[in-house]
Amino acid sequence: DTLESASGDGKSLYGGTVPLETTASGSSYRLKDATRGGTYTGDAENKTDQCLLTVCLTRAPATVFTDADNHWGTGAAADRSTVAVDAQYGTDVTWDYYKKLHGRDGIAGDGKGSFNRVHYGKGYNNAFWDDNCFCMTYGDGDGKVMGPLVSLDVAGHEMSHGVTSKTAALTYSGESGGLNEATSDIFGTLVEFHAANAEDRGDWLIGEKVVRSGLGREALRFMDKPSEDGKSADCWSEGLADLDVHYSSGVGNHFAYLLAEGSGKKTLNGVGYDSPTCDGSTVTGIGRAKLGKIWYRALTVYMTSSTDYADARTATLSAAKDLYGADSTEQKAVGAAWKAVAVS
Ligand code: ASN
Ligand code: ZN
Ligand code: CA
Repeated sequence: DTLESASGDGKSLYGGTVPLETTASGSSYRLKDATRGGTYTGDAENKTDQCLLTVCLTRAPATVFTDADNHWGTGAAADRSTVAVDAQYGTDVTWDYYKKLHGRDGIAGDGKGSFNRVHYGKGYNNAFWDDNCFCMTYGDGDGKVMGPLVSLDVAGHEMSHGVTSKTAALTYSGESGGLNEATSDIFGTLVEFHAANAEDRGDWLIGEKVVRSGLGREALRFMDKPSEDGKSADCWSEGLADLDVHYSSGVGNHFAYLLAEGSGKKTLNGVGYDSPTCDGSTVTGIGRAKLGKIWYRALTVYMTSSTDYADARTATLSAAKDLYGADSTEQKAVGAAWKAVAVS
């Protein structure tokens, strides 16, 4: 077969009709993108990995999706290709975000693509990045608590775990674990905004497309006011390190929201926010682009595996100084936003 790149499109579950760069192979097409490091999406055929920690006896397959006319999916989950469209598109948008905004070539920064597996397990309410396979795995959800987990913010969140692991390698427990999770929520959100997709618009919620009525709330996490989920911390306090990393991330998520958007009330893309500060101060935001620059530089230059919240403050102040100068508006805003979440 001669393989060549071909431009197609797909009807996704959450993002409408999206462009897809695929591979022509004989008389059909494969869902594999040579323009983004060979990233592809395969069907896990509802199987699961059988692993003890990182040692896997068997792994679910990743049977590459194929299509006859390069118009993929139907927009309905009943077609197995539909969520594959979302997953591949999520990888594309994440790749493009890191490339265009941070000059990073792929998750590892080496130009190599990752791959996605969709339809993992049965009714599986999760998605995860795995450094060992350098791959993304998406469940279909049980339909009650969650639907398929293939939204842009979840894709950006999970793949950013790969970026963190190749850079600061923040240990996934205690405060460094909370910062690892916050990093994924921050970049997952910036990826979602970057996509500027009319159907899956940017917001400061995580998983708003994925949740179903059984969960009992509008999103998995709320970055403007993390405690909205009933578990996450808005403010740093002694003992934060004892929380699950998905809840101690609240302090970092709250910092990020405040730094970008500022405290108080705001409406963006039709979603209302009301972000309180922990000390009653007022924070003026410097925008999402500068948040992304500062956090990315802090993550890739200053943070290490043992960085805690106090260290993250120092790391982001150093990054802001490098990027915008000592005592710049931006560096002062970083200090004000950390103070507002009780990190000093
Ligand atoms: N979806 C989860 C996450 O990325 C998987 C996990 O618990 N690591 O945080
Ligand atoms: Zn995560
Ligand atoms: Ca979101």
